[in-house]
Amino acid sequence: MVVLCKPPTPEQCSFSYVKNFKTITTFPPQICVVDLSKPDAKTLIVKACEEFGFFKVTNHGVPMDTISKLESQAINFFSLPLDQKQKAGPPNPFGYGNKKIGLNGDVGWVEYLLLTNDHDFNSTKLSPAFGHTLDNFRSVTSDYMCAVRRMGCEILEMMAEGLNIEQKNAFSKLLMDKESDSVFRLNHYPPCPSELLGLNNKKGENMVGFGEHTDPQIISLLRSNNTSGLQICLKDKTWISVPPDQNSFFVNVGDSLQVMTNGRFRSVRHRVLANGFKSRFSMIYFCGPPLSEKIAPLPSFTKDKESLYKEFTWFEYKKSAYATRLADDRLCHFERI
Ligand code: GA4
Repeated sequence: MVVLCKPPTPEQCSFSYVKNFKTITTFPPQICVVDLSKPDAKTLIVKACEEFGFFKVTNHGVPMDTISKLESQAINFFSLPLDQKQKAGPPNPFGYGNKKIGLNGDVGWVEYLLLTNDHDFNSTKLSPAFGHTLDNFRSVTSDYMCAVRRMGCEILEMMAEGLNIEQKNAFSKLLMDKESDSVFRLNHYPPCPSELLGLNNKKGENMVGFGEHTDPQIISLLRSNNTSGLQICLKDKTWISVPPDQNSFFVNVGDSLQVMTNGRFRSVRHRVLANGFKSRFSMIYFCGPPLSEKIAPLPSFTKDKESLYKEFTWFEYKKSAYATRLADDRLCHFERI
């Protein structure tokens, strides 16, 4: 008799695993911590963006109360039964997603809620999942996004000053624009079941929560609870774990800022590993320009270096990005040869 094994479901076989990374436990020596209230903040921001494309921010001005209110709403949402959460899916362009990331076969040990703007709350998509809590969720999300956007503008203005760009709002104006195409993401990385983690541990590998990638936007502003998982890739291609800090924000340089600075700033490759014991919650505000905005190196970066990139609109970039896999290099299509 021939016994046919049931083939694994796509979810069983397509998670990825990684090994070989360094873990740092203290912030210096490698990663910069920028205290926004200190006079040297702008210099440190520029150094961090050149070296890592990543830094941690303290004295950020986002009220702890605003953060906690949104965090507890997010925890409530992710604690709902799966079928109720799924009523708010699929996540295109906004809504609930589970394991599947993007449109081209990427998966991770993660569930999430993507929000694009306030109009998302007017559609009928979120109300079956949130019920009577939707208004409160809308209000705490809007307060959080306002406060984080304000911090983002402050950081982008310091950056412009640190780079001696005449127009102080060269970057921040894109975020202030009413048409700014920003995205907000709430992620929940549930504890990874022992069957999956047991297999990993034997091999010295770790299950991936959110696969390696660079962010497409200008900067991304991330806040997480105190569960580890985030890793960044250094210039020498080694991966390091970033110790979590629920009282600070982490800033990633995105592809658009790498282009606008003609490669002087690096868009940081990063990923999140799954944890066997604790849930990780993160909330990320991806600061994007308006869809019609032309993205190209600013004139001050092409005085003594040729432009590395062709000009493109944010719409063109986004369209091409959504056709890629998460780990792909999305900027190569826009490089001058
Ligand atoms: C990465 C950064 C943000 O999370 C995101 C992601 C987006 C998605 O989850 O829908 C993408 C990814 C991100 C880049 C390539 C495409 C699009 C998934 C994917 C495979 C919301 C974004 O803006 O780009």
